[in-house]
Amino acid sequence: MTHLRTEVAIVGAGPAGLMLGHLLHRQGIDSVIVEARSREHVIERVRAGVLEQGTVDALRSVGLADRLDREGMRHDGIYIAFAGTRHHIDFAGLTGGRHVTIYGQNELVKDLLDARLATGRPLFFDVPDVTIDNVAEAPVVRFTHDHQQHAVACKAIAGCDGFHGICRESIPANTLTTYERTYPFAWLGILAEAPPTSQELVYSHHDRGFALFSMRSPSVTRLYLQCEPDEDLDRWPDGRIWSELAARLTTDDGWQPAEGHIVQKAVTPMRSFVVEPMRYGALFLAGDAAHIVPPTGAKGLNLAMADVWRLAGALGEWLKGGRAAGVDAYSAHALRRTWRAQRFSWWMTSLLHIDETATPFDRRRQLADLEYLVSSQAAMTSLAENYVGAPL
Ligand code: FAS
Ligand code: PHB
Repeated sequence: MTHLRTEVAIVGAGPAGLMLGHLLHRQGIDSVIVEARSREHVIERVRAGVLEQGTVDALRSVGLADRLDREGMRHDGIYIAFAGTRHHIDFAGLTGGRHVTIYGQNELVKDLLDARLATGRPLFFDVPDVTIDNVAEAPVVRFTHDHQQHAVACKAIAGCDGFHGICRESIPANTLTTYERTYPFAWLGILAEAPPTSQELVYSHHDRGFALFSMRSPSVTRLYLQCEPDEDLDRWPDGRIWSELAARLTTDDGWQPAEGHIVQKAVTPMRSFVVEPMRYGALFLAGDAAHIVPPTGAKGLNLAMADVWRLAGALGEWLKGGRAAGVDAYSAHALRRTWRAQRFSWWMTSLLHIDETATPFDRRRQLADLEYLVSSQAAMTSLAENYVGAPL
């Protein structure tokens, strides 16, 4: 058993864990990152694609936006489509110029990984047996890497290990309150080698179910369609996926996505989840370890970035200046932003998906909600300001 000592032990090398490691490094604060999966798995995992302006501004301010600025796609709005028509929501016009950027989460993780490796600070992959102890007073993280057991003594642990991680589970359940909602549908998502036929994302409400047209580059599109929570991918050969996407996305002006070779497909469950508080002693939860939003509002990754931006500042004050006000306020502050994103993500999900259990009144009211949205400056401004997000 080797005994290591650091200031912050970070569990999970997803966007939250890697960004936190970088922000601490910039303050001269040491950290050790332990990740259950391999480097290849972490890099190849296809997830988010929309970055809020606040997230991009934060990345740029810490020197992590060079490739993002070159390869990211700036979007000044989205389309909401229903009843055969696409309606543009002009983010820039409605929010005084604010916008979002399309940049694959796996590309961001590559950039964060390169930055971590450039610091020379410890990062352990393929560590499936992480345990954490004594989070109340003298936290220790134990793990095995390359058949060697390690014990890392630290001042704080950052639980950035996602929804299925061990950090949240290690907190006594009677000290936590969890809020959860699961949805009676999921998303079948694909990545396709096809050029985007729309300059911006198209969110489509259709009797056959929701569909989303997104992209990753001038030659790669990302598309999603509403499916059953337990959908069997074997029942979705490529031809069926393209015909269903065409049925749900084609608008009366003849617009529809271009087909191409499908390189990845997966089903994503839809849930809303929050655990309170996001701190237990010297253990701080961030990102999906503390909260999950349905991807309809494109908020998950951006919330993770906002959490660690706040946490890094608070840990800096505490570990370097002995001031605990920031870490004491971390949970309440992060939860305020989380619930705002939860409300928006639930609203976008309810507005755009078909709920088989809905009554005819609910379905007709949903349509009225969409008609009001695209005919009201106030309603479009509300969507726009929530979608582009607030500064970190
Ligand atoms: P992550 O889950 O990304 O990372 C946690 C890390 O911890 C993983 O690498 C995991 O292997 C590791 N880990 C787990 N258990 C461990 C253990 N016991 N020991 C050590 N390591 C452990 N969000 C958006 O903002 N915009 C979008 O467009 C969007 N689209 C999405 C589409 C899909 C299909 C999905 C699934 C999610 C989407 N999201 C989106 C949300 C998504 O991006 C998450 O919010 C984001 O990955 C959260 O980052 P982390 O908190 O770092 O968690
Ligand atoms: C994506 O590009 O993967 C994406 C975009 C918008 C969403 C969810 C996912 O709301």
